[in-house]
Amino acid sequence: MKQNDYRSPFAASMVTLAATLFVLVAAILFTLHQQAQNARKDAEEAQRVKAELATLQDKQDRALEAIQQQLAQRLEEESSRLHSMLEDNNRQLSQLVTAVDRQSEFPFPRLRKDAEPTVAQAEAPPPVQGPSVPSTDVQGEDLEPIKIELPEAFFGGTPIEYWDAHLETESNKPRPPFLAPRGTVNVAKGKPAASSAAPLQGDLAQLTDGDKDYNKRSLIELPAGLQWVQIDLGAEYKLYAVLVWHFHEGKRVYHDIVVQVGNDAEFKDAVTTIYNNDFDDSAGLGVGQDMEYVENHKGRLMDAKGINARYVRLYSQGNTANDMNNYVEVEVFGMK
Ligand SMILES: [Ca+2]
Ligand SMILES: [Ca+2]
Repeated sequence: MKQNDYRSPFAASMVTLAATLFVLVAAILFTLHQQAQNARKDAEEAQRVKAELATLQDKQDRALEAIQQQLAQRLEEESSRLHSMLEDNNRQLSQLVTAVDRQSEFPFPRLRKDAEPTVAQAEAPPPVQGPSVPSTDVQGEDLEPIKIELPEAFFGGTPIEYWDAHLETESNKPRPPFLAPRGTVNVAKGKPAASSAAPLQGDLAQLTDGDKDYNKRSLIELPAGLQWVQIDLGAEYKLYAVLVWHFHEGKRVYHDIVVQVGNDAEFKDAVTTIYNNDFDDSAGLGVGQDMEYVENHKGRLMDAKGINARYVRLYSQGNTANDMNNYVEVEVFGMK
């Protein structure tokens, strides 16, 4: 031990300094190591929190999506329920009005006084009495009302935004019976039809197939512009009335309705015009004196006045809803 005493004070202080430095460096290293560990832990924690947040976000997204899906489904169910309710109501209303129409066409239906009028009774063929409109020029013959079967009326749709001095006021009154010589029937049923352009929808056989429904499936659509459809009755008939249904789902007015009859399939020779509401001659077939009208389930009856003809041609040029030309059915009342 004594040996130490011989060491110089310088050496002793150097040892102390070295020891102090060592301790300092060790402390710094330890601190750095601690800090690095803490930083790693913080990073790990941050990573964990981030992952947790992502999971939560994912859960929230899925929950929202599920709620949206449920809402959409419920909306769809509710809307389709309302839609079918509306359709049912419209159908019932249509049936009622059709029944009333049919009953009113025959002023004195044979009902027992104590009986409640029903649809079935109203639809039964009643006796023919009361005021009626005879086909012009056939008075004095043995006349009877032509038999017209009306399709169901359509209710709903948007009101028409069209007015013109040549537009007839809408009437919900039934059409008075139309008188023609006994034995006059629809001679157009099932007869072949032609047109100025190929139909965009439906086919020409539907013009005379007896289906007069307002459903779009019952519709023939011809392109825009002046177009015509034409029926070949197959032989010459004495014609008393032409009855035409354009598209009658909702309110529409078809423009430039011109109806001609004749024996020339090309409609060049001896053409007779029985209806023309083209008041400004925009179709180029002459100025018409007849009125424009709003389509409905009753169709439009045109007096053919007993003209002999084999072909019937019907023109139109667009309507108040679009530029297309639509037909549902044409009936031609005549006899050989
Ligand atoms: Ca039809
Ligand atoms: Ca016109």
